[in-house]
Order: sequence, then C-alpha cells, then structure tokens
Amino acid sequence: MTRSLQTPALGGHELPSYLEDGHSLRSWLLSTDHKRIALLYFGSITLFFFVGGAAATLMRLELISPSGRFFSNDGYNRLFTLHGVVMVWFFLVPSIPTTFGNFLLPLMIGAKDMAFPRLNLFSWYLNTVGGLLVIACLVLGGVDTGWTFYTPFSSLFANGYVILAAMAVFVAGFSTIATGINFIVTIHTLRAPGMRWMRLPLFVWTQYATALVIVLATPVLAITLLLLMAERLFGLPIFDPAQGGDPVLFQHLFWFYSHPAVYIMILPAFGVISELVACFSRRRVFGYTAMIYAILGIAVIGFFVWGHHMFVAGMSPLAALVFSFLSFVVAVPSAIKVFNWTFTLYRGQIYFEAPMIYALGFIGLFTTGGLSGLFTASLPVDVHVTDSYFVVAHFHYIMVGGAVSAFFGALHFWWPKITGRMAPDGWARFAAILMYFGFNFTFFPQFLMGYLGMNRRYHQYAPEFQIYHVASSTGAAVLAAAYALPMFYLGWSLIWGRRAEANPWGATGLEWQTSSPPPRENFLKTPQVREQAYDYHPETEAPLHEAPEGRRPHNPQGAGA
Ligand code: HEM
Ligand SMILES: [Cu+2]
Repeated sequence: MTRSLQTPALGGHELPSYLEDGHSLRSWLLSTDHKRIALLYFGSITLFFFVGGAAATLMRLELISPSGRFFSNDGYNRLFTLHGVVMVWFFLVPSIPTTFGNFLLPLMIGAKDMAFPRLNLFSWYLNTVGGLLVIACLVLGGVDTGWTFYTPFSSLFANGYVILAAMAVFVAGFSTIATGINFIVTIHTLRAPGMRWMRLPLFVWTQYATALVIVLATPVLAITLLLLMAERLFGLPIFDPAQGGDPVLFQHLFWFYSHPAVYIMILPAFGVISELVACFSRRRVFGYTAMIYAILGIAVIGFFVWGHHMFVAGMSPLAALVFSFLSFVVAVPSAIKVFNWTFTLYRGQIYFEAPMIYALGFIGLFTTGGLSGLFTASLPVDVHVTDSYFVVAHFHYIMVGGAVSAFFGALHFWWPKITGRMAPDGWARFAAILMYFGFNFTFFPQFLMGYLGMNRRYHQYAPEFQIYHVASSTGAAVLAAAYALPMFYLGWSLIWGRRAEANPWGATGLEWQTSSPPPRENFLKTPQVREQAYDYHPETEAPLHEAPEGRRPHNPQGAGA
C-alpha cells in the first residue's frame, strides 16, 4: 500500500484549514472550534508562564546574596506566593489539557469537536476571569501566605489580598472542572467506529484519568477556599483554635485536593511522553495495557496519600505510618511507566528528533524527582528535610523537569500539526539540550543545600549556603534562556518555516491522517479504526530522514477506510 503523506487519508487540502476559517477577532473570541480554543488557552498560559517566570527570576536574583538585598521580608513573601499561585493554577494545572488536550482529543478519537463546544469556550472565559483576578491581586499588592494559604495565618493574620487570590483560584477551578467534564463525555461518546477503549492512544487515556481526578478533587479545593473566605470575611469559627476551630483541618482539606493536583499536572505529561517515545522508537509502547492500569492506579491511589504533606503538622504515629506506606505504594505505577518507556526504547529504532530529546530529558528528570519523593515519603528523612530546599528541588524536578519538559516536547511534536510549519530542527534540539542542563544546574544544588539545612521561603540565609544559591541562580539564567528561545524560532517558523506535510514524523494516530493544519471539521470522512494504537513497523518502513514520500508508517492506524 503506497500513500503519499502530502494527501492524507482522512483530511483534505481541498478544505480551508481551521486557521483560515475566519480572520476577524470575533471569529477567534467566539469560536467553538476546539482547535481555536486550544490556541486561546495557549495564549493565556504562555502569558502566565512568563509572569510566574518573572517572579522566579526576581527570586533567584534576590537569593544571590545572603543578606536579602532587594526585597523586604514581606516583599519576598509576596513574590514566592505570586510565583507559586500563578505557576500551579494558571500554568501547570491547565497547561497540557487545555492546549494539547483540547486540540488533540477530538482528532485522536476521530471526532469533529468536543461533546460540549460552547462549554469549552466558556471554560476559557472563566479561566480568563480567574487570571484577571490574579493580575488585579498582583497590581494591588499581592498576598504573603504562600500558594498553600495555610490557616490560621491566612485567615487571621496575613496582610494582602487573600480573598482576591482565593477567589481567583476558585474561579479558575470551575473552569478546570468544566474542561474535565467535557473531556470525560467526549471520550465516552464521540469515539469513531472501531476506536475501542483498548485502542485509544495513551495520551487520551491520561487525559481521561486526569479529567476524573479534576472532577473529583477540585470541588474540595473550592469548598476549602470558601471556608477560608468565610472565616476571613465574617469571622466564622472554622480554623481558628481560639474559637474551637482546627487549623490542621485546613491542611487536610487543602492537600486532599493538592496531592491529586500533582497528578493533574503530571498524568497528561505521561501521555505526551508515551506518544513521543513510541513514535521516535518506532515501536508500540511496551506494556500498553499495563500502562493503562498504571495510569488509573495513580489516579486512584493518589487520593489516599495527602497526609505525607503533614508529617510534621501533628498526626498519630499510626496515621503517619499508613500515609508513608501508601506514598511508597503510589510510586509503583509511576515506576512501571518509567520501566515501560525504557523497554520501549530497548531494541527500538531511536531517532533523536527534538521532541524525543525533550522526552528523554523528561524520563531522567522525572525519575530523579520521583526517587527524591521516596526520601520525603519516608518518615525519618522527611522530618529532617521538611520545609527545606530539598523539597523545593523535589517538586521542581517533577513539575518543571517533568511536566514543563513534556509541555515543550508536545509543543515541538505537534507544532507542524497545529501551525502547518516545521520548527527549525537545529535550534529545537539546541533548546531541548540547553533546557536539560539549565534545569539540573538550577535545581540540583537545591537538593544539597536543603539536605544541609537551607530553609525554603527565606531570603536571608547563613553565608555557607551562598555558593549553592549562586550556582542555582546561574543555572536559572541558562534555563530562562532555554525557555525564551522557542518563542523566537517557533515565531520565526510561522512565517519562514518549511511547510509541514500531514504526517512529518511518520507517526501513527488519527491526528496525523488529516492535513496539517486540519480543516474545521477535522476529517473529510469518518475514520474507521482497525488497528491497535502505535502500530509501527520499522522493518517495512523507510528511515525517517529519507525523502518525504518514503516516510510512511506501514498500514497506519485508521487509514484506508
Ligand atoms: C523556571 C524556573 C524556576 C525557578 C528558577 C523557580 C524558583 C523558585 C524559587 C526560588 C522558589 C522559592 C523557594 C522557597 O523559598 O520556598 C520557588 C518556589 C516554588 N516554585 Fe518555582 N521556579 C521555577 C519554575 C517553576 C515552575 C514552572 C513551577 C510550576 C509548578 C514552579 C512552582 C513552584 C512552587 C509551587 C513553589 C512553592 C511556592 C511556595 O513556597 O509557596 N516553579 N521556585
Ligand atoms: Cu503529595
């Protein structure tokens, strides 16, 4: 079977692409096309990544000197709070689902759009309102509670705009819930004929599991924030011990959401990495079924480990033991995933394209973050490293080394599909490698100084830690350059980049069976799926770098209907 990738099996160059389907501002701001909404989200989360990044830059600048030169104590508190709130709720939680999830879900399952296109648009508006509230909060002077809003400090003593910040997160939470419901219904009801559950790409499975966690966990956060606002505004005795309240209750409620939220941030990244590793090893993901159970296992067990954030807050030895044990248990499915990616590489035909470099970087950094998590999950070690930079390093390895690397991997992999242009190859690989080194340079010293006793959330510190802070800040400058670089070359590629074929990577998956960029309705004819996911056959396929006509996966999924 010979098929040119210039004329994809299921989509037409005859139709205008979604990008040409209306040019007015209105055609974007009122669009219900999942692909345009994905781009709207892409705009907002990029903005917030740079707002959060600016705060990080200022922090790293401040920490070069042990004396706390540029900021007051209060100013530094506001700075790291802003950084945490923006990065967690306005960048990482929405990042992959609202952009790549929105763009790819319908394409990957062979649908024309989401189940609820208008709800999808509404989610973006809600998210924007939340974002505007956060910016208002920042302009007015910010908050000093840390992104965790711990009581009784936040309810009774904090100065700054706690209510406004909590309101912003509350509103953004509703946006996330709406997106989650949309994903669940879409995956249940809109799969193309033949797209059985056990044929879904793992990216779709991770979006599904993430959506379940979002829908179950986020309401708890909403209620917790409402209680906090009620106590701060009206003095209701909920968390204030002087009135019979319980401040530790806040921590339980908060982490009952926020630990699962870690999986909201990392599961979609797992999905991305599975797609990239399969494509650039030209192999079916090793243990596809085990991967699905691991994804679901993480989503379920993730709800039972929140107490590991509270080992020093006062809990019974039995409770601490159980939370510690369960935290080790939840590491098992993550380890399964890492092993399976590694086995996929083994005997694979590996191509070091830019997205693959991001994926390999992810595997290394995520594993480091995960292994350091076992340290913090073990009671005696955690008592030593709690509230230190060890913890800061741990969660940045997961959230930044992991989730943010996956975001950039996804961006480079699907860029041709989204924009119809290829990114310049050399620059893309260079940025991926720079990011990996910049990241380690920034965050590895934090493990060391944390272990030696450097507290987090302080801008004045003992002089012996300066060398680590200077190393970390130097690395942060490299990292910042690596994050800024794609803005330039991707922007460049929009105008001067080589035009992308329908399937430039020779990947399986329905999204590659339509033109790049796809038409408004995604497919010319309804896809019929006959193969399992990741049906790669390197033995019968020309190498990836030969002439485009030769780059063809044998019998790709869903083709030839
Ligand atoms: C890009 C480079 C980044 C740098 C240089 C950086 C740096 C920092 C620093 C210095 C702190 C304060 C540590 C402390 O005193 O406790 C911090 C905290 C934090 N960062 Fe980052 N960060 C970066 C990216 C990110 C990203 C992408 C996220 C997304 C999740 C993130 C999430 C957080 C969180 C949640 C905190 C804790 C805030 C708190 O203590 O309330 N960071 N970061
Ligand atoms: Cu946790």
